[in-house]
Amino acid sequence: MGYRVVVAGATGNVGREMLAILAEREFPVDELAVLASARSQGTPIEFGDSGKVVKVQNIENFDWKGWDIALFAVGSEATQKYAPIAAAAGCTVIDNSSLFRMDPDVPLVVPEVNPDAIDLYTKKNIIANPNCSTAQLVVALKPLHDAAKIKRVVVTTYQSVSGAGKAGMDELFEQSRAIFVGDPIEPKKFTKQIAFNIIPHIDVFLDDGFTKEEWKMVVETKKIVDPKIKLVATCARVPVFVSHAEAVSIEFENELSADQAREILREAPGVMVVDKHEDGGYITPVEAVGEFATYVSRIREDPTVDNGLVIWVVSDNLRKGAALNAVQIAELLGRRHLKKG
Ligand code: 11C
Repeated sequence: MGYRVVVAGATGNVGREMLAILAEREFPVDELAVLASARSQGTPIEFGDSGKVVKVQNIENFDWKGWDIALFAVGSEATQKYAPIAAAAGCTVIDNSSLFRMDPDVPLVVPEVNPDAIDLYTKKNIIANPNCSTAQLVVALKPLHDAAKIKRVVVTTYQSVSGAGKAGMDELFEQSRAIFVGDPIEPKKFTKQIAFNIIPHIDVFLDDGFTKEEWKMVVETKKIVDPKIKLVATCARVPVFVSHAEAVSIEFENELSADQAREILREAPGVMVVDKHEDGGYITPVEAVGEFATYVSRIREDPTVDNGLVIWVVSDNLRKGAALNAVQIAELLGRRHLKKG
Protein backbone atom coordinates (compact mmCIF):
# COMPACT_ATOMS: atom_id res chain seq x y z
CA MET A 1 0.00 0.00 0.00
CA GLY A 2 1.38 3.38 -0.99
CA TYR A 3 0.49 7.02 -0.56
CA ARG A 4 -1.97 9.50 -1.99
CA VAL A 5 0.39 12.23 -3.15
CA VAL A 6 -0.23 15.80 -4.28
CA VAL A 7 2.23 17.91 -6.26
CA ALA A 8 1.25 21.58 -6.01
CA GLY A 9 2.90 23.79 -8.63
CA ALA A 10 3.26 20.90 -11.04
CA THR A 11 3.74 23.07 -14.13
CA GLY A 12 6.85 24.94 -12.83
CA ASN A 13 10.54 23.99 -13.07
CA VAL A 14 10.61 22.39 -9.61
CA GLY A 15 7.14 20.79 -9.82
CA ARG A 16 8.08 19.01 -13.03
CA GLU A 17 11.28 17.72 -11.42
CA MET A 18 9.26 16.53 -8.40
CA LEU A 19 7.09 14.39 -10.67
CA ALA A 20 10.12 13.04 -12.52
CA ILE A 21 11.92 12.15 -9.29
CA LEU A 22 8.87 10.52 -7.67
CA ALA A 23 8.78 8.25 -10.72
CA GLU A 24 12.57 7.72 -10.97
CA ARG A 25 12.87 6.73 -7.32
CA GLU A 26 9.70 4.62 -7.53
CA PHE A 27 8.12 6.43 -4.63
CA PRO A 28 5.06 4.37 -3.67
CA VAL A 29 2.32 6.55 -5.17
CA ASP A 30 -1.15 5.00 -5.03
CA GLU A 31 -2.88 8.08 -6.33
CA LEU A 32 -1.48 11.34 -7.68
CA ALA A 33 -3.05 14.79 -7.92
CA VAL A 34 -1.24 17.60 -9.71
CA LEU A 35 -2.29 21.14 -8.91
CA ALA A 36 -1.61 24.59 -10.31
CA SER A 37 -3.45 27.85 -10.76
CA ALA A 38 -6.77 28.05 -12.62
CA ARG A 39 -4.86 29.08 -15.77
CA SER A 40 -3.35 25.58 -16.13
CA GLN A 41 -6.46 23.61 -15.16
CA GLY A 42 -6.97 20.59 -17.45
CA THR A 43 -3.39 20.65 -18.82
CA PRO A 44 -2.24 17.04 -19.26
CA ILE A 45 1.02 16.16 -17.47
CA GLU A 46 2.95 12.93 -17.95
CA PHE A 47 3.99 10.99 -14.86
CA GLY A 48 7.13 8.92 -15.38
CA ASP A 49 7.88 6.82 -18.46
CA SER A 50 4.76 4.71 -18.13
CA GLY A 51 2.78 7.03 -20.41
CA LYS A 52 0.45 7.74 -17.48
CA VAL A 53 -1.08 11.20 -17.88
CA VAL A 54 -2.74 13.24 -15.13
CA LYS A 55 -4.68 16.43 -15.64
CA VAL A 56 -3.85 19.56 -13.68
CA GLN A 57 -6.48 20.52 -11.11
CA ASN A 58 -7.14 24.01 -9.81
CA ILE A 59 -5.47 24.40 -6.39
CA GLU A 60 -8.23 26.78 -5.34
CA ASN A 61 -10.99 24.16 -5.28
CA PHE A 62 -8.93 21.15 -4.23
CA ASP A 63 -10.22 19.01 -1.36
CA TRP A 64 -7.14 18.01 0.68
CA LYS A 65 -8.95 15.48 2.88
CA GLY A 66 -7.67 11.92 2.53
CA TRP A 67 -4.36 12.90 0.88
CA ASP A 68 -1.18 11.82 2.70
CA ILE A 69 1.62 14.07 1.42
CA ALA A 70 1.71 17.30 -0.60
CA LEU A 71 4.90 18.48 -2.24
CA PHE A 72 4.54 22.26 -2.59
CA ALA A 73 6.46 24.19 -5.25
CA VAL A 74 4.28 27.25 -5.56
CA GLY A 75 5.27 30.84 -4.69
CA SER A 76 5.21 32.14 -1.13
CA GLU A 77 1.81 33.80 -1.59
CA ALA A 78 0.05 30.60 -2.69
CA THR A 79 1.95 28.63 -0.05
CA GLN A 80 0.76 30.98 2.67
CA LYS A 81 -2.82 30.49 1.49
CA TYR A 82 -2.96 26.75 0.78
CA ALA A 83 -0.27 25.01 2.88
CA PRO A 84 -2.05 25.59 6.22
CA ILE A 85 -5.34 24.38 4.68
CA ALA A 86 -3.69 21.19 3.41
CA ALA A 87 -1.88 20.61 6.71
CA ALA A 88 -5.05 21.14 8.76
CA ALA A 89 -6.87 18.62 6.55
CA GLY A 90 -4.29 15.98 7.55
CA CYS A 91 -2.11 16.13 4.45
CA THR A 92 1.57 16.62 5.42
CA VAL A 93 3.06 19.53 3.49
CA ILE A 94 6.67 19.41 2.27
CA ASP A 95 7.23 22.99 1.23
CA ASN A 96 9.88 24.34 -1.10
CA SER A 97 9.22 28.03 -0.40
CA SER A 98 11.10 30.11 2.16
CA LEU A 99 7.92 30.88 4.10
CA PHE A 100 8.17 28.37 6.96
CA ARG A 101 11.91 27.60 7.00
CA MET A 102 12.77 29.65 10.04
CA ASP A 103 9.56 28.85 11.95
CA PRO A 104 10.73 27.14 15.18
CA ASP A 105 7.75 24.76 14.92
CA VAL A 106 8.65 23.65 11.40
CA PRO A 107 11.58 21.32 10.74
CA LEU A 108 14.01 22.34 7.99
CA VAL A 109 15.33 19.05 6.72
CA VAL A 110 18.11 17.70 4.53
CA PRO A 111 17.77 13.95 5.05
CA GLU A 112 21.52 13.19 4.83
CA VAL A 113 22.28 15.92 7.37
CA ASN A 114 19.58 16.26 10.06
CA PRO A 115 17.05 13.43 9.62
CA ASP A 116 16.03 13.49 13.30
CA ALA A 117 14.74 17.05 12.94
CA ILE A 118 11.78 15.73 10.95
CA ASP A 119 10.06 14.50 14.12
CA LEU A 120 9.04 18.09 14.89
CA TYR A 121 6.68 18.06 11.87
CA THR A 122 3.75 16.98 14.04
CA LYS A 123 3.55 20.54 15.45
CA LYS A 124 2.21 22.05 12.22
CA ASN A 125 2.14 19.12 9.80
CA ILE A 126 4.56 21.11 7.63
CA ILE A 127 8.19 20.31 6.74
CA ALA A 128 10.38 22.90 5.02
CA ASN A 129 12.84 22.27 2.22
CA PRO A 130 15.90 24.56 2.30
CA ASN A 131 17.05 27.01 -0.34
CA CYS A 132 18.96 25.31 -3.16
CA SER A 133 22.27 27.00 -2.39
CA THR A 134 22.02 25.88 1.26
CA ALA A 135 21.02 22.28 0.53
CA GLN A 136 24.12 21.40 -1.48
CA LEU A 137 26.38 23.31 0.90
CA VAL A 138 25.22 21.51 4.06
CA VAL A 139 25.50 18.07 2.42
CA ALA A 140 29.22 18.81 1.96
CA LEU A 141 29.74 20.62 5.29
CA LYS A 142 28.09 18.17 7.69
CA PRO A 143 30.56 15.25 7.43
CA LEU A 144 33.47 17.69 7.73
CA HIS A 145 31.83 19.37 10.73
CA ASP A 146 31.41 15.99 12.42
CA ALA A 147 35.12 15.30 11.87
CA ALA A 148 36.77 18.60 12.84
CA LYS A 149 34.08 21.10 13.99
CA ILE A 150 33.55 24.02 11.65
CA LYS A 151 34.10 27.52 13.06
CA ARG A 152 33.63 29.73 10.02
CA VAL A 153 32.63 29.41 6.37
CA VAL A 154 33.15 31.89 3.54
CA VAL A 155 31.12 30.92 0.49
CA THR A 156 30.76 32.43 -2.97
CA THR A 157 27.99 31.01 -5.13
CA TYR A 158 27.67 30.79 -8.91
CA GLN A 159 23.93 30.22 -9.30
CA SER A 160 22.18 29.16 -12.47
CA VAL A 161 19.24 31.04 -13.95
CA SER A 162 16.82 28.15 -13.33
CA GLY A 163 16.86 29.25 -9.68
CA ALA A 164 14.81 32.19 -10.92
CA GLY A 165 12.27 29.89 -12.61
CA LYS A 166 11.36 29.37 -16.24
CA ALA A 167 11.37 33.15 -16.81
CA GLY A 168 15.05 33.23 -15.81
CA MET A 169 15.90 30.44 -18.25
CA ASP A 170 13.94 32.12 -21.03
CA GLU A 171 15.76 35.40 -20.39
CA LEU A 172 19.22 33.82 -20.68
CA PHE A 173 18.19 32.07 -23.90
CA GLU A 174 16.58 35.19 -25.37
CA GLN A 175 19.47 37.51 -24.49
CA SER A 176 22.06 35.07 -25.87
CA ARG A 177 20.09 34.91 -29.13
CA ALA A 178 19.70 38.71 -29.21
CA ILE A 179 23.44 39.21 -28.79
CA PHE A 180 24.22 36.84 -31.67
CA VAL A 181 21.76 38.50 -34.07
CA GLY A 182 22.48 42.05 -32.89
CA ASP A 183 19.05 42.75 -31.30
CA PRO A 184 18.82 45.06 -28.27
CA ILE A 185 19.07 43.46 -24.80
CA GLU A 186 16.17 44.02 -22.44
CA PRO A 187 16.66 42.82 -18.84
CA LYS A 188 13.26 41.81 -17.37
CA LYS A 189 13.58 39.12 -14.72
CA PHE A 190 17.18 40.01 -13.86
CA THR A 191 18.32 43.55 -13.03
CA LYS A 192 21.14 43.60 -15.61
CA GLN A 193 22.18 41.63 -18.68
CA ILE A 194 22.68 37.98 -17.68
CA ALA A 195 23.94 36.57 -21.00
CA PHE A 196 27.78 36.58 -21.03
CA ASN A 197 27.74 38.36 -17.67
CA ILE A 198 27.64 37.79 -13.88
CA ILE A 199 25.20 39.56 -11.55
CA PRO A 200 26.20 39.74 -7.83
CA HIS A 201 22.60 39.97 -6.66
CA ILE A 202 20.00 37.27 -5.89
CA ASP A 203 16.73 38.08 -4.10
CA VAL A 204 16.08 41.43 -2.41
CA PHE A 205 18.58 43.66 -0.62
CA LEU A 206 18.47 43.83 3.19
CA ASP A 207 19.39 46.83 5.37
CA ASP A 208 22.91 45.55 6.10
CA GLY A 209 23.87 45.39 2.39
CA PHE A 210 23.58 41.60 2.13
CA THR A 211 20.92 40.07 -0.11
CA LYS A 212 18.17 37.81 1.22
CA GLU A 213 19.76 34.86 -0.64
CA GLU A 214 22.99 35.45 1.32
CA TRP A 215 21.06 35.77 4.59
CA LYS A 216 19.18 32.53 3.88
CA MET A 217 22.47 30.67 3.53
CA VAL A 218 23.54 31.90 6.97
CA VAL A 219 20.37 31.19 8.94
CA GLU A 220 19.47 27.93 7.19
CA THR A 221 22.99 26.48 7.65
CA LYS A 222 22.78 27.33 11.34
CA LYS A 223 19.33 25.71 11.69
CA ILE A 224 20.28 22.55 9.78
CA VAL A 225 23.89 21.94 10.87
CA ASP A 226 24.91 23.96 13.93
CA PRO A 227 23.91 27.44 15.20
CA LYS A 228 27.54 28.06 16.22
CA ILE A 229 28.83 28.05 12.64
CA LYS A 230 29.69 31.54 11.39
CA LEU A 231 29.05 31.99 7.69
CA VAL A 232 29.36 34.82 5.21
CA ALA A 233 28.10 34.49 1.63
CA THR A 234 28.28 36.31 -1.67
CA CYS A 235 25.65 35.01 -4.07
CA ALA A 236 25.98 35.64 -7.79
CA ARG A 237 23.84 34.75 -10.79
CA VAL A 238 25.81 33.28 -13.70
CA PRO A 239 24.77 32.50 -17.30
CA VAL A 240 24.30 28.77 -16.70
CA PHE A 241 20.89 27.13 -17.18
CA VAL A 242 20.92 24.47 -14.43
CA SER A 243 23.15 23.61 -11.40
CA HIS A 244 24.70 25.89 -8.83
CA ALA A 245 28.42 25.92 -8.03
CA GLU A 246 29.99 27.16 -4.80
CA ALA A 247 33.56 28.01 -3.79
CA VAL A 248 33.72 27.33 -0.05
CA SER A 249 36.49 28.26 2.42
CA ILE A 250 36.11 26.49 5.75
CA GLU A 251 37.93 27.09 9.05
CA PHE A 252 37.87 24.25 11.57
CA GLU A 253 38.41 24.02 15.29
CA ASN A 254 40.60 20.94 14.81
CA GLU A 255 43.12 19.84 12.22
CA LEU A 256 41.83 18.20 9.06
CA SER A 257 44.07 17.52 6.08
CA ALA A 258 42.85 17.64 2.49
CA ASP A 259 43.47 13.87 2.24
CA GLN A 260 41.40 13.18 5.35
CA ALA A 261 38.61 15.43 4.08
CA ARG A 262 38.64 13.67 0.70
CA GLU A 263 38.26 10.28 2.42
CA ILE A 264 35.48 11.52 4.71
CA LEU A 265 33.59 13.06 1.79
CA ARG A 266 33.98 9.89 -0.29
CA GLU A 267 32.03 8.01 2.41
CA ALA A 268 29.47 10.77 3.04
CA PRO A 269 25.84 10.20 2.03
CA GLY A 270 24.75 12.18 -1.03
CA VAL A 271 28.31 13.27 -1.88
CA MET A 272 30.37 12.29 -4.91
CA VAL A 273 34.03 13.29 -4.85
CA VAL A 274 35.62 14.10 -8.22
CA ASP A 275 39.01 15.52 -7.38
CA LYS A 276 41.88 14.72 -9.68
CA HIS A 277 44.65 17.28 -9.81
CA GLU A 278 44.69 17.45 -13.58
CA ASP A 279 42.93 19.18 -16.45
CA GLY A 280 39.21 18.42 -16.21
CA GLY A 281 39.59 16.51 -12.92
CA TYR A 282 36.70 18.39 -11.31
CA ILE A 283 32.95 18.81 -11.87
CA THR A 284 31.30 21.73 -13.64
CA PRO A 285 27.59 22.67 -13.51
CA VAL A 286 26.59 21.10 -16.84
CA GLU A 287 27.92 17.72 -15.67
CA ALA A 288 25.73 17.77 -12.56
CA VAL A 289 22.46 18.36 -14.45
CA GLY A 290 19.93 15.57 -13.88
CA GLU A 291 22.09 13.93 -11.19
CA PHE A 292 21.19 13.19 -7.58
CA ALA A 293 24.67 13.72 -6.10
CA THR A 294 26.29 16.79 -4.63
CA TYR A 295 29.74 16.85 -6.21
CA VAL A 296 32.83 18.00 -4.34
CA SER A 297 36.03 18.88 -6.21
CA ARG A 298 39.19 20.97 -5.70
CA ILE A 299 39.69 19.89 -2.06
CA ARG A 300 42.79 21.65 -0.77
CA GLU A 301 44.32 23.08 2.39
CA ASP A 302 44.07 26.84 2.91
CA PRO A 303 47.60 28.06 3.77
CA THR A 304 46.32 31.45 5.03
CA VAL A 305 44.54 30.16 8.19
CA ASP A 306 44.98 27.46 10.84
CA ASN A 307 42.94 24.34 10.04
CA GLY A 308 41.47 25.65 6.81
CA LEU A 309 40.20 23.90 3.69
CA VAL A 310 38.87 25.16 0.39
CA ILE A 311 36.41 23.10 -1.67
CA TRP A 312 34.28 23.41 -4.82
CA VAL A 313 30.69 22.14 -4.54
CA VAL A 314 28.32 21.60 -7.49
CA SER A 315 24.79 20.21 -7.61
CA ASP A 316 21.64 20.32 -9.72
CA ASN A 317 19.67 23.11 -8.04
CA LEU A 318 16.34 21.77 -9.28
CA ARG A 319 17.14 18.31 -7.86
CA LYS A 320 19.17 18.27 -4.60
CA GLY A 321 18.41 21.98 -4.27
CA ALA A 322 14.65 21.45 -4.49
CA ALA A 323 12.73 18.48 -5.90
CA LEU A 324 15.06 15.62 -4.91
CA ASN A 325 15.41 16.88 -1.34
CA ALA A 326 11.60 17.18 -1.12
CA VAL A 327 11.12 13.59 -2.32
CA GLN A 328 13.85 12.37 0.07
CA ILE A 329 11.94 14.11 2.88
CA ALA A 330 8.79 12.26 1.77
CA GLU A 331 10.73 8.99 1.85
CA LEU A 332 12.06 9.78 5.33
CA LEU A 333 8.59 10.75 6.54
CA GLY A 334 7.24 7.49 5.18
CA ARG A 335 9.95 5.40 6.87
CA ARG A 336 9.81 7.14 10.24
CA HIS A 337 6.20 8.16 10.63
CA LEU A 338 3.63 7.16 8.05
CA LYS A 339 4.87 3.60 7.63
CA LYS A 340 2.99 2.74 4.46
CA GLY A 341 4.50 1.79 1.14
C1 11C B 1 17.82 31.22 -6.73
N1 11C B 1 18.12 30.04 -4.63
O1 11C B 1 18.75 30.57 -7.22
C2 11C B 1 17.19 30.79 -5.43
C3 11C B 1 15.92 30.02 -5.74
O2 11C B 1 14.42 30.42 -1.24
O3 11C B 1 13.81 28.68 -2.31
C4 11C B 1 15.22 29.42 -4.55
C5 11C B 1 14.74 30.44 -3.57
C6 11C B 1 14.29 29.81 -2.29
O4 11C B 1 17.35 32.24 -7.23
